[in-house]
This record gives sequence, structure tokens and C-alpha cells, in this order.
Amino acid sequence: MKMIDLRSDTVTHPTQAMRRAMFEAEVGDDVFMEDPTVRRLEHMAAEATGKEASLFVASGTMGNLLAVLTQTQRGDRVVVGDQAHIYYYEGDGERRLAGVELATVPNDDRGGLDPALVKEALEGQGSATLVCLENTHNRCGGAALSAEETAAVADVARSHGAKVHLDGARIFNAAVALGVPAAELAAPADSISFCFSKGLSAPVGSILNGSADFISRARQMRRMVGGGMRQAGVIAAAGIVALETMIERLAEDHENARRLAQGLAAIPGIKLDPTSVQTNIVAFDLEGWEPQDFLAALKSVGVLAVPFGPHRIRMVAHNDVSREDVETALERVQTVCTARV
Ligand code: TLP
Repeated sequence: MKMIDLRSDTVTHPTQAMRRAMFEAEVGDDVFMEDPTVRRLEHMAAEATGKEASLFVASGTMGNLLAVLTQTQRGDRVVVGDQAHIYYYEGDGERRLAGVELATVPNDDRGGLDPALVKEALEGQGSATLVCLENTHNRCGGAALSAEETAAVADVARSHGAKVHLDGARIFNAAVALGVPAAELAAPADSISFCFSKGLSAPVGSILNGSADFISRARQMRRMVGGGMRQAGVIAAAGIVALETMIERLAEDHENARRLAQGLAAIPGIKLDPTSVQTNIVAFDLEGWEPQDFLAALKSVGVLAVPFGPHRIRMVAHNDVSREDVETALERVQTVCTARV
């Protein structure tokens, strides 16, 4: 039985073209800024995000941490959505390593932040120097924020002297879903990070983008957190292939996610509005099931997913899941849910 792994787009394996490029990559010591493949990737990423400069980093978490370390002082407040990856999965890093306090604002269902609430949070006690947004929004079901929504929050931030960081781990999913260049979505933000190792299917790596001065300071911070990677061209080479060949095909993942959502919504015990699925993430609620029981039953028939809240489950479409796999997964979920009723 083939296991259909819908836990995350992080489980994608590198493509053959990536493996070839990694094998052939020209390399040098990247801490001395002598790795030509990393240089090229950074140049491409800066162009794709419309920023002056870029810094290749080990992970999305490291990119976000460096954005916070570089744009805040210890003791500052960082305003962030209460469902943000930064708060939900990384908060201790920002608090413990950057020494900042995270002031949360409730995310709306689509991952946005109400500018009026951001204003209130910025005006609280102490110095608030950074606002973080996320696009697409993972815990809000992969929703894509428009450039206007980001700009509305950025305007409030700027009028209070704060910078804006965009956690754009899946920014190309947002760009493809909205039919606009990633650079347009990143324009209102001072810094944006994105990941090569999610829907773009590269094995490792993320990148932080911003002004030349910001990136040169972030480079020092990367050294401090142990992120200098030496002959990193070996992994950067896969990132180059990702940018060249894997962006447009994200539309297939979005279509597969929509098909998955449509099929799931018709299965008893699953509560889901398929029209809410905008990109590759499908989040749904269970009725009359504990997530752990549901996930164990799914695993026994060859489908993997993750818990996403007390009654919530997440499935993610990606390059290693075909349309046929989606249909098979739906049949398996149907079998499990029908047996339970
Ligand atoms: N997300 C992972 C898990 O950590 C939840 C996933 O499977 O979706 N920003 C966003 C919006 C993310 O979704 C993630 C990873 C990160 C940052 C962190 O990236 P990595 O895992 O490379 O540190």
C-alpha cells in the first residue's frame, strides 16, 4: 500500500533536476561570501521579492528569527497575529534569543490583522518596533493576503515608527493564487522571508530579503546564531532550480487541494467549507472524532495528516501528491469515516 503523505509540503523530495544541480554545484566558502551558487540564488531571490539584497538561511524559523534580531532591540515589543507561525511555533525563540516581548493581535479567519487593533497594540506600553505578518497564512488554512491588506497594516506600523516583517514561507503560493508577482505582495514590507523547502520542493533552506543595510546586519546575526553554512552552494543549487521550475506548478497543488476539500466536505464527520481553500492547505474540523483517533485510523489505511487544533486536522497538497493520490486518499478517508458511522 502506498502511503499518501499529506502532513505538509515540507515532506517533498528534491526533483531529479535539483539532485543533478546539487551534484554539479560550483561552491566556495559562503561565510567569506565566496560561494558563487549561493550568490546567484541570493541575487535571484532579491529580484523575485523586489528587495535590494538577500541572505540564504537554514530554515524559515531562522529567517524569521534573524528578521526580529536585526530589526529590534532587547526589551522591544513585536506585534504579531495570535495564529502566526512566529508566535505559535517559534515564539520561544524570539522571546529567548531576541529578548523581545510578543504582543498578539487576533488573526481574522483569513490570516489578516485589523489595522485598528494593530494600532492599539503598537500604542501599548514600551517600544513596539516591529509588526509581523504571514502570507500565506498557515494556521488560517493557507489564506493569501493581498498587497492592499499588507499595505494597510504596514501604513499603521510606519506611522508608529515600526518596521514590518512578512513571514512569506509560502509567498509564491499566495502570488500564484492571487495572480500577482511575489514582489508586489512583499512591497509593503521591510523584510520578507520565504522557504525553498516547502511547496517549491527543495530539500533545505529559506531566504531573508530586504534592504542592503538590513541584509548586511542580518548576515552578522546569522553568524551569531550558528547559521554560517560554508559550501552551501550544494543546497542553494536546489533553490535555484526551485525558483526556475517550481513556482508556476504550485497552481496544480492548489487545484488538488480544492478537489481534496470538495471530496472531504461530502464525507460524514468532516466539517469543511471548500470555498475557503485558496492555496495548498486544507484545514477542517471533525465532528464526533478525537483528532488522534481519526489520524490513527487514517494512518492504518495509508493516509497521513496532522492535528491542527482540538478538533482540527490539516492536509497539504504538494509536488509528491498526484491527482490520482488525492482521489485514492479521499476513498480511504471515506472508508474510515463510513466504518465509524
Ligand atoms: N511550517 C511547518 C510546521 O512548522 C508547522 C509546516 O509543516 O507547515 N513560517 C511558516 C508560515 C511555516 O509554515 C513554517 C513551517 C515556518 C515559517 C518555519 O519553517 P522551517 O520549518 O523551515 O523552520
